[in-house]
Amino acid sequence: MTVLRIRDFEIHPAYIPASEQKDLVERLRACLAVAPLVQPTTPRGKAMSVRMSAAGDYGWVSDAKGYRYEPRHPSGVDWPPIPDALLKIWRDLVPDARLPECCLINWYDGAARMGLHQDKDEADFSQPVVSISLGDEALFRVGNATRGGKTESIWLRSGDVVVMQGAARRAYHGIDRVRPDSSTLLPNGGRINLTLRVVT
Ligand code: MD3
Ligand code: FE
Repeated sequence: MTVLRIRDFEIHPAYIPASEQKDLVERLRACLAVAPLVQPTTPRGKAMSVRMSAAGDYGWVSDAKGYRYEPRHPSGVDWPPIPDALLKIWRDLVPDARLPECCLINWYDGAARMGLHQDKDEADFSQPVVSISLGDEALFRVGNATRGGKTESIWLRSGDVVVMQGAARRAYHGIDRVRPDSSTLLPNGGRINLTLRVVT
């Protein structure tokens, strides 16, 4: 299978076949029935445009108290287990890594975006992050380990999987925009991004 590299990012286009994408969406719906999507607010009180939930031992949350990983959904329920199909992707692509402790579920409507940021709430930066895109296409921007400097952009499509490790693990990154109606996977449109992470 093809692998594209942008800096230290490893991109596997169309890694997940269309039929498996459908199954995955069904599994995710079951997760979201237990741990519904929430619209997080930044510690400064601004609503984020991406809605979020999680599976696994920890979920990432943001509210007036700050950004952090929590062992339970804000409702108090345990996060559901990470679906096996996702654990298989992790084992196949990063066999030497520890097992993921969080699958963050990000949901984008046509207007949602995610500003350039670093993921730094995890304890062990030697561990990779694996990202899975489903539904509408999104323009992913990658920068450097510090703010500023040149950035590069690529469109992520449904079924694409990206592995971040090494220098990529510390790179600033974000989603500039979603292209509405670019996929028929989700009946009402939108985009789901899953990130598998080791937290502790
Ligand atoms: C590079 N999500 O959840 S996935 C995030 O499409 C996040 O929802 C975006 O950034 C999305 O934090 C981009 C690609 C990604 C995810 C995690 C990373 C790139 C990363 C962690 C470290 C470095
Ligand atoms: Fe991120």
